[in-house]
Amino acid sequence: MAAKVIAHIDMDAFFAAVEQRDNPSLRGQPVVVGADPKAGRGRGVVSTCSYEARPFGIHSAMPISTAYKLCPHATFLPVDGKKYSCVSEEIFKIFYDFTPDIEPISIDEAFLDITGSFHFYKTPFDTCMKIKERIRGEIGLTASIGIAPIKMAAKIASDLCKPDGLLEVKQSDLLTFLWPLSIEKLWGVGDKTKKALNGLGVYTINDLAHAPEDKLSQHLGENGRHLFALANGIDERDVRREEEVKSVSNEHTFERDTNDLEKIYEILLFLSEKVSRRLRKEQLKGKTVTLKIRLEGFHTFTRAFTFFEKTNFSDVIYKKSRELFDEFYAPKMKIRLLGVRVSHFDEPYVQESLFENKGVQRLEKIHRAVDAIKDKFGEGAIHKGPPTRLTKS
Ligand code: TTP
Ligand code: MG
Repeated sequence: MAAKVIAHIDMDAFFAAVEQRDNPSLRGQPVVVGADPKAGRGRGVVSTCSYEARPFGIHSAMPISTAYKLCPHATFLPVDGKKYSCVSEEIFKIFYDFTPDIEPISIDEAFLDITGSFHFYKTPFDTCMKIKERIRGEIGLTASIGIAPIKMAAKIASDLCKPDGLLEVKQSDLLTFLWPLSIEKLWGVGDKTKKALNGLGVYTINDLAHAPEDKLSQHLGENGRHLFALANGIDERDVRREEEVKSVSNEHTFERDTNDLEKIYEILLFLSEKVSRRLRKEQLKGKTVTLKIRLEGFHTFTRAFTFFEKTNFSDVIYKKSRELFDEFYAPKMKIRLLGVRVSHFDEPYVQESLFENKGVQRLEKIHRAVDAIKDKFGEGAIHKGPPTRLTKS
């Protein structure tokens, strides 16, 4: 089978670049978009900053007061979400002129599978050059694009060539490209996973690719095996069109922003159970668990993990969403909203369960029994873990 050609496109300093585009006096200047700095006394965080502000050490999610201290002469602007959403729509329209196989990742980022369409522009490189030219000509912004046979490498490539870059990694160069890089370049390796891997003597993707797989899975569970595959250039994940990414989700908004971990885990358990129950009601199982976290100031993040096997079990969904949370969380962060989503379904699983092993069948029986009791006596009738006093969002 011929290798796939996947492009990962990410706009450069997106919010700040839109502001610089609309106000030429800001071009070439440090611009910080985010909360009001109030001369260094402001609360809230930086959404993003222009490339001119980055040498001062400013970055996304940094307290705005710190950003002010680092570069008081920068121009500080509020987040104009509506404007950025409109620009984002225009950018995605351009993408759809090149292929229908588009997976939107965020407001300024997407994967495009151009395997079947790059021939129109001769090569993958020429195709992506054309996309960049159109974004520059029609929108007035720059984008960075990575091209590779797998999603993970395309994402790393776009990151490495920022800003205004274009980097192609061919199948034959894939491992030479990946192996010298530090492990945190891999999708899904945050601070905690990095520490765990460092503890095993794994620092580069090369180290990871040659580490004993058993040891990795012993310390990191399924994620260990997943990362081992990625390090060896194996990433089976397809570019999934928006309409394919159906999902079941549930969210909770805290009455007051909180950093009380006990409360947070309680909510994650509650949300996981709700999602798990709806999945079973609709006879669905999904492979991807996505955690949504909104901090004070409406800064919203998502973290996702894709299993090899589909699931709708609350314990599995809870364990993974808690892991994703722990990976993301830093002390002092105050959480406003949490969401748990399961996606990446195939067909209803009724038939398939005939072939599943006894353990899974037993667990399904237990879940069905719990559902029946909850249907009859209400949501609070059975609960694992601590009792909850919750208001639904
Ligand atoms: P990113 O693509 O992560 O950042 P960026 O486009 O500003 O810069 P880069 O050139 O490094 O890609 O995020 C896109 C937009 O999302 C960003 O412009 C602002 C917003 N955002 C937040 O509001 N908070 C955050 O913590 C992050 C990371 C992004
Ligand atoms: Mg960006």
